[in-house]
Amino acid sequence: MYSLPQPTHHPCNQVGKGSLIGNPVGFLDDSGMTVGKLYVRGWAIDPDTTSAITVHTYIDGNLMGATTANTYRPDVGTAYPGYGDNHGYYAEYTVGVGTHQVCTYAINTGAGDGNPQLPSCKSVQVVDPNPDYNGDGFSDLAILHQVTDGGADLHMLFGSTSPLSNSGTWLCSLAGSAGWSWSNMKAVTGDFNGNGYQDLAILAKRTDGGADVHVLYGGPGSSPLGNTTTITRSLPGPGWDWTKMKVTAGDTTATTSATSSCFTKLLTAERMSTSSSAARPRSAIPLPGYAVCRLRRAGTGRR
Ligand SMILES: [Ca+2]
Ligand SMILES: [Ca+2]
Ligand SMILES: [Ca+2]
Repeated sequence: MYSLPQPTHHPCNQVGKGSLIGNPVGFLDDSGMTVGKLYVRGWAIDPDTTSAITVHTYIDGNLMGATTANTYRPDVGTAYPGYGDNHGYYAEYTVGVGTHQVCTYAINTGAGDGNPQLPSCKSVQVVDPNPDYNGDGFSDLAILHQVTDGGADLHMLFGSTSPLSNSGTWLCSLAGSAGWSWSNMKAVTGDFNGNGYQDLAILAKRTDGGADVHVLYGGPGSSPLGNTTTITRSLPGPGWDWTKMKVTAGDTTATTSATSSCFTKLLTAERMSTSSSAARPRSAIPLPGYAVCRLRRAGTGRR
C-alpha cells in the first residue's frame, strides 16, 4: 500500500489524505457533447497498483459502462511520481435530450474498501439540433395558418415512422382578438430555455413600431408549444423598428454544458445604416435566467 501525495495540478480536487489509503483517487475533469454523444474525461489511479484501473460512468443514476483509465495524461504522471503517465480515461455514451447528471466512479484494486465517486459530477445539457418540438427524435413541422379574425392558428405535423401523418394538428390559437396580426408576425425555432426541447419564438409588431418576442415552449408528448403566457421580451419602438428586423436563432456560445452561463440566444439583425443594406448582428436578447451576450461593437449604438 502506498500513500499518494496531494494532487497539485487541479485546483478543484477535493480528495483528502484520509481517503487516499487503499482506495483509488481521480477526477472527472469534463463532460459534454461531441458529435451527438456525451463524453466523460478524467483520470483515476489506485495507490495499490501502477496498472490502469476501471472507471464506471453513471448517467442519471444508471450505470452506462466501464472504461479503462489508460490514456496518456502526463500531468497526472507528474503529480503522482512512480505511477506512470497513462491513467486518463475517456468514454462516449448515447443519451437523449434534456439535462443529465454525469458521475464517474473509480473501481478499487487490492487494498481499500470502496469505489469512490470522482469529483465532481457534471450536469450536461443535451439539445436536439433539429426542429423537434416534442423531443422524440423526429423533426416536426410547425405551420402558422392565417384565420379570418386576422390572427393565426398554430398547427403541428409530427415526425414519426409515418412522418407528418397525424390527423389532429391544431396546437393553439394566436387570435386577432388577442392582438395577433397575421401580417405582423415573424417566427424562428430554437431551444431558448436550454431544456433540450426546441421552442418557437414569434416576433409580433407593437403599436409603437417595435416588437414583442413571444416564446411557445416545446415539451414532451403531443401538445408542445401549448403555454399561454408567451411574452418573453419587449423591444419597444422607436429604437427598435419592426420594418428593419430579421430574425435567426442559434447557440452563440456553442456549449452543451450547464457549467456555462449561456445557452441558446435569440438574435436579431437590423440594417445598420442607410448606406449599407447588409444585415449585421445587433445585440442578443437576454432571456429570463440566462446571461447576456452582447454583440454590439464599441461605437455602434442603437440608432
Ligand atoms: Ca486499492
Ligand atoms: Ca418530434
Ligand atoms: Ca426549450
